[in-house]
Amino acid sequence: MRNHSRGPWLAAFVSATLIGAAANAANVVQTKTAGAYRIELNVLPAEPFFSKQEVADKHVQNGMEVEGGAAPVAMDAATHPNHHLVVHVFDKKTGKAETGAAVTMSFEPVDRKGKPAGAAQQVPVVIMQAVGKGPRSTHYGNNVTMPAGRYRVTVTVNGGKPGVFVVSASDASGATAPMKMKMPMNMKM
Ligand SMILES: [Cu+2]
Repeated sequence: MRNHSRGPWLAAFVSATLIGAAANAANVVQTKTAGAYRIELNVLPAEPFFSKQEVADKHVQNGMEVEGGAAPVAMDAATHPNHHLVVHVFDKKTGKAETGAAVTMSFEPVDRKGKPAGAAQQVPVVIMQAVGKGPRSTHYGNNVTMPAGRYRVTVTVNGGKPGVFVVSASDASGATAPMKMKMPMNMKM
């Protein structure tokens, strides 16, 4: 009776997925599907980075634990980073976090019509985890300097089809809003 195991497993998977989505909802700017992956883009306030050793030695509770990839941009870097621009990458079918993906990321300012309005900047992609949250919190990106404005963010995973996001970085605090807010048609502005 192999089929009997399928129902409960599926139900557990679905509820775990929903709980995960709810917990992260406040910080998720946009989600896109690209090839075999679901990519969640987050634009957060700049975050401190720590090595595994520092996390252990200094009993760090909050921040980013560096797992690999490019050099992290420190919060007090000369470039004055104001945002933590990162993506979580999940297997589209299983929902599992990708922990060893090759991710590229760039962002460029765009005007109101979505046309490029400045030079694209490549993000040196750090592979990191949230301190204490383990491999399933794996994400990719870095602290960046993103003055208030609209940006197109282009992400590739393992050389696949790019995921393209358009986001608004509202100010230095890191507060953001999705660009395509749905408003009722009859709303009075
Ligand atoms: Cu991070």
